[in-house]
Order: sequence, then structure tokens, then C-alpha cells
Amino acid sequence: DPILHFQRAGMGAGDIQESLSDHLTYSISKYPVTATSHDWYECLALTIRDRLAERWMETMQRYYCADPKRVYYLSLEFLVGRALGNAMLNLEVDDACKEALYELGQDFEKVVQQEYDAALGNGGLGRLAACFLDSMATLDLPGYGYGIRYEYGMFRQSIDGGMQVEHPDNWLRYGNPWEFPRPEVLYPIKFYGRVVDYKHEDGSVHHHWIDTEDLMAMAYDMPVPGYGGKTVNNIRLWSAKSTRDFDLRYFNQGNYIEAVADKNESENLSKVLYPDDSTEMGRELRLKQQFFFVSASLQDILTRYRKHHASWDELPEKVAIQLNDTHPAISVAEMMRLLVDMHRQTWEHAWSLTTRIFSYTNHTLMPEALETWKVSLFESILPRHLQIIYQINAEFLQDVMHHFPGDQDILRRMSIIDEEHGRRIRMSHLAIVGSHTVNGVAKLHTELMKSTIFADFHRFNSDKIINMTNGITPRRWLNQANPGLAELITEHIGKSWVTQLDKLTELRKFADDETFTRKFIAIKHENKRKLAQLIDKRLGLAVDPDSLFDIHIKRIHEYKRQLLNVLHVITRYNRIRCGTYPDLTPRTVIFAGKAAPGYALAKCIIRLINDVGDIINNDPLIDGKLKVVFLPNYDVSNAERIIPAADLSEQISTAGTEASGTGNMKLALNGALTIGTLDGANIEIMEEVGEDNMFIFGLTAQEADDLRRQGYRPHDYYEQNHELKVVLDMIASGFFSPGEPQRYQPIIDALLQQGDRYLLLADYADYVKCQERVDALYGDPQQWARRAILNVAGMGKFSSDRTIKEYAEKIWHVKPVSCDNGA
Ligand code: DL6
Repeated sequence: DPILHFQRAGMGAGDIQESLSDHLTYSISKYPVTATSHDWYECLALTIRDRLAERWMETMQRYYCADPKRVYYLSLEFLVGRALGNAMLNLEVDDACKEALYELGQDFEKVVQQEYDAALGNGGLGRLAACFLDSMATLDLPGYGYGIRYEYGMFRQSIDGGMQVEHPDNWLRYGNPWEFPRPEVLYPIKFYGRVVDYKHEDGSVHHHWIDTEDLMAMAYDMPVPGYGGKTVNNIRLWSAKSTRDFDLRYFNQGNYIEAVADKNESENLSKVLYPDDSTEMGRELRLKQQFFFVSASLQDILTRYRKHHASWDELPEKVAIQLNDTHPAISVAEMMRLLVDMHRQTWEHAWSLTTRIFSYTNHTLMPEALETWKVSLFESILPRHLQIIYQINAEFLQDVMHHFPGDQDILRRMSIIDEEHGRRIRMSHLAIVGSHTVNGVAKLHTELMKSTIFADFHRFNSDKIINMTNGITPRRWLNQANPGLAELITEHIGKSWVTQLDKLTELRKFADDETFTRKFIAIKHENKRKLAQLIDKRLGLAVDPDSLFDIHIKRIHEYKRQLLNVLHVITRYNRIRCGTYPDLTPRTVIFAGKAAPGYALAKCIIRLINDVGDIINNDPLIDGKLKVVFLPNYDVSNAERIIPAADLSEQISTAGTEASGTGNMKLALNGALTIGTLDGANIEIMEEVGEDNMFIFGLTAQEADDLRRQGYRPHDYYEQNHELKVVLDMIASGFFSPGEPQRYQPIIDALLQQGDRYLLLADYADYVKCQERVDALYGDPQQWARRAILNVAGMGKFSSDRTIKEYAEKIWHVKPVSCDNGA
């Protein structure tokens, strides 16, 4: 086919205005007088979508003609947030859209705010996937996202009486203009049943998985525009549909109601995102979700490959599949099943192909987050896959045995099957064995993977585990979220930073430039003013934009140590009240984040933050010197509002626990100074921006490990540090919960009775001292701004473009297919 050329959708304000009016009539069917802001949002989204569609089809045709090696990013989570603002900026039509809406008498901001966030993820892992998609498209890489079209995304959080309340996120209620249903792209997915073996005359055995319960996976596609709009990639999300056969059984029996009820039940599979981050609940539905999207995606990938290729031999030259954590690790067994059982490849050939296709990213060292599934559950849901896993394991353990002759224990440790905890399948081991490359997400994390959780695998094959430090997309996290700062940067160094973030180093020369600094400070102040306005609107709480905005935003988890921050807040409160620190810099400490619904202690921490805020914010003695805010429902859109307003970025996880962090990158890129531990990517941020431009405190990962080995005694710290003792006693005595003095006993117990797993008390004194250095520097606005500018200037490395280029070169071996070198 010739390359398509489209002309329908012009990019000028006039063209856009025409499209908007067109859609108001033909898509919405309303007159301007009756159209709501949401109607105008729909019109604008469809107007932009038209422009994306042309480029999307051109991109897909370009790929079809060039038949390049493609990369498939398999992820149970894509936390993309809103699409409209990002698409307008990536197409560089935002000004034209503003003008067009203005001409039509509409308020651009109000219209854009109508969009629901696509919150198909929990936190870091899902947001990373979204940043990667943006970078792949921007770099013209043939990259496809595959995931689940959850009907309900991440729950909405409200706070009632200081407590988290979860609400369903019905994000599709008013439809989703960005998705294209593909009812013809439909694959059968099997569950349960049994395996029967047929012996052929030549002695070969063929395995049939029969008597299964089936459902269908139907595709929904969404465009992913790269910056500049040349390449628009695809994310394909699967939705569960009942099979017609399935319905028929009941219909034939004349049982209409049963048929419909059953249909609904099978469609439950893609209904809701599991809201657990860093813990695995081992639920049957979750395993079924994993297999569902894996099976559909692999069938789709193989179908696309087969359009061009008669033989399977070239599969690894045309297909790279990245497993985003172990959630899609069942892919290894499913690929084997498809190749061996369905496409009649020999086991050896299929294994050789499989292990050249997959690579796996590990995102956590937390033992409770490492996925395992009961063998018995597998046996029931995926009986054929269990057989395949057994065979993979048997062959793998043979290799291990040859490598470490006589070492029985290593076989036990490396086996895909954990025989000790009631026989479980270790999904990380399956992912490692089936992948050619395994990566960590920051240098320290990768080193710890090699020396702790995967030490045996590293000894077995020292080339397999490599590092790929995470990154973030500068399009959303600077260009879109912080237009003031983006413009200032562009004025001084040009706009190339949007795709070449390294260019930010050129800002170093402005760190001492008075005019630049003045403007930089003014932009930050304006961002803080806007956030203060939002806080006032949402919580009815006045905060002072001249105070230091101290920001702690991320999932609520013990290892992320929001509680350590609270201990400092209370210390500060006590210091102000006792009057010995009269010049303390006024601060507004802002928290935001969701707790997993079943994580009682994390919810308790949210309540404590709110209770502490209630006491401090209403204490007349404090006189505005300290405010504590918990901003509900942290999501991508709220992050875009909070991050540009941050002075101080709290990155205070116990060293050795946060795999990388990406919020740390977003905040520094927007000119916040980091107070943090030597953990995850903080270390690499420090290498880039310089130790003097960060506030580092606390134990290193090594020191934390040593301390635990020597026998950590949190009680000693409590006894020996008077301020700390006072703070803990206040919490324990009900100072912040007078109506229920025992409310925070679980927190006190975790720290003093249960060993303080995350070493809060050990790091407390150093943290408080470090906060004093923060105060001192903030007292000198010029010096503070200088360091903030140097932070922005040092963030070039943390563009997800850099990360994706590394994956493309070192793991996937894929190359750009740009308009110039395409077909
Ligand atoms: O790699 C992305 C992100 C890291 O930046 C965070 O440090 C890490 O906690 C997060 N992991 C998860 C859930 N882990 N699992 N499984 O979100 O990944």
C-alpha cells in the first residue's frame, strides 16, 4: 500500500474552531447555548483525537511497511492521567486551542479540567509505564503498551474525620473519547479444565487443554502521541467479554437470566484494578487478570508477526517483550504453550525463541511484594501452565546442578517452586529463568538485587542482571505541569530541552544571574499561590505562600516513612510552643497519598497526620509558623498541581528500601530541594546535582544492614533522646486524639515493641538536624534559589528518553522508525 496522506485536520486556530463547532453538531448534537463545559471538553478531545488519528494511522502503516523489530511493554498498570493537555502540547496546538475556545466564548481551563484521570495504576510502577510510552513515541520507537482496560481504576480517596475513605473510580461513566473499541480484535482465553495427552505415531506427545471455561478478550486502542506529533504509538487494553458459546449453554436450557448473570460474572475479570502497592494478596481473580491480559497480548503479538513471517525462526529478531515486574511473568509459560501446543514447535526450539524474547524489570526488594502463587491454585486455574513450569524448572535445575555440583541447598533456593511455604510458584524466578536480561531501576537497587534477593542467580549468570535507572517524561512533568518555568527555561536556552533534557546544564550559568533568579523565584511563588488557593478551596484551610512548602507525596507506606516526617512536625511544634526557637522559618508541610485499603497501619498514619494537623493548625500559639495539610486523592492531576509548588521534596525512605523513586526526579526538576536518604535514585540525583545542593541524612543501606545485624534496639533511642521521647509520649498519651487516647497505640507498638522495622528512631536525630539546615538555607532566599536552579540544571539524566534509549540499545535491540527512514 502507498503511505497514507491525510489533509482533514489543520492545526491553526481557525481549523480547530471549525472542528469544535463541527463536533458540537455532529458528535454531541447540541447548540452552543445548551452545551456544558463537559460537552466542550468532548468536542476538544474529539478535535485533537482527529489530528492524532491521522498521525497514528500513518505511524502504524510506517511500521507495517518497514516491519521493524517491535517492543511490547506488558504491564498490569498504566497510570496515564489526563490525555488532552498532553496531546495538545505534544502536537504543539495548545495556543491554537486556547484561541479557538476563546472565540467560542469558552474558558479553556474549565474545559480541560473536565477530563477524568485514567488512573489504571497504583503508583510508581504504573506511572513509569506511562512515561515510557511517551518516550518511546517521542523517540519514534515501535513500542506498544499492553494492559487491562479496568472499568474501575485506582479508588478515589476522601478524608472523613481524618480517616481515608475509598470510593469507586467510575472513570468511564461519561465514556472515554480517547479509546477506539476493536470488536473484531478478539481472542479466546481459557481457564480451569484439564490436560489430556495424545501420543502420535512418531512417539511425540501432544497436550490438549480441554473442558476449559472460556472468555474473550476484546481490544480497545488508545493513541500515544510523541512530542512533535510525528509518531503516534498504540496502547492496547483488553476488556473481558463472555464467549458466545458460554451464553449458549444456558440459552439452550432456556435459562435466560442465568445466561446473562454468568456473562456478567465472566466480564468481572477486567472490572477493577487491585489497589495494593508493594504487597501481594494472592487472590484468584488477580491471577486470572494476569493470565487474561498476557494470553491476549501474546496471541495478538504472534498474529501480527505471522502477517509477515511464515517461519517462527525470526521471532526474536522481530519481537521484544518487556515484563513490567512479575505481574506478566506467566508470559514465559504461555509463550511456550502457544509455540509448542498451538503452533507445534518443538520444546527446544520454543524455549530458544522464548528466552531470546523476554526481559524482566524488578521494581522492589520488599519480600512481601515478591509474587508467589500456590501450586494448587495454578493446578486448578492453569493446569497446562503448571506442567510447563515444572518442565522449565526441571531443565533449569539440571543446569544449576551442573554449575554448582554437590550444592543441594542452591537448588532449593533457586527453584521456581518454593517447597517450604506450602508449595508456591516464585514468579520472579520464572521471570528470570525465561528472560535474557533482568534489570533493576536504580544503581543501588540493582546492586542490592545482585547481592541479596537474586544473589544466586547473579552467581549463576553474572551478565543477566543489569541496571536501567528510571526516568520521567519532561513533557508532562515540566512542559505541561509547570508552564511558567518551562517558558523561562526556553527563553534562556531554547526549547530543545523538551526532547534533550541534558541541555538543562546550560542553566548552570544562570544560577548567579540576578534577573533569572528573580524570575525563577516569582514563578515558584505563583505556583505556590495557586496551590494555596486549591488547598483553601478543597479544605477551607489558609496557607501562606511565603512559608516553606515542604512536600511529601507518594503512596502511604511504612518504608516511605511519612511517620518520620510526622515525628519531625511534632518536634517542630514543640519547639515553637516552648519559644526557644523564635525565628523558625514558617512552614507548610503538605502530605498526599493513598493507603492500600487493607493496610491498617498506613491508614492509621493518614489519620495521625490529620489529627496532628487539626491540633497544630488550630493552636493560637503557633501563629501561622507551622501548618500541616493532607490533600486528599493524590493522583496524576493533583501531582501536576503540587509538584511545581514544592520548595522541599521529602525522599526519606529507609536506605535500601525504595527501589528508585520517580517523584524525587519530578520534584527536583521543578526546582525543589531534596531532603533525603541515600536510597534509590536519590543517590544518582546527588551525583548529578552535587552534595551541597541536597540535604542528605541518615543511615546508608550498609549501615542500616549492619545495625540490624548487630541488634537494633529502638527503645534505646527513645530513652536517650529527650525530644523524641516527648514526641512519642504525646502520640501515645492521646495528645492528638483526646477523645480516644489509645488510637495510635499500633503506631507506638510498631516503633517500640515490634522492632521499628524501618529504623525511624535510628534516623530521627539526624533528620531533625538536617531539617535545621533546611531552615537556615531557606532564610537566605537567594542562596536557596541558586541551589534550586542548580537542581533543575542537573536533572538531564532523569529524562525517561535516556532510560528508554538504554533499554532500546542494551535490552530490546530496537531502532527508531522515523518518517524519514520508514518504508
Ligand atoms: O520503578 C518504578 C517504581 C520505583 O520508582 C519505586 O521505587 C518502586 O517502589 C515502585 N514499585 C512499585 C510496586 N512494586 N512492585 N511490585 O510500584 O516502582
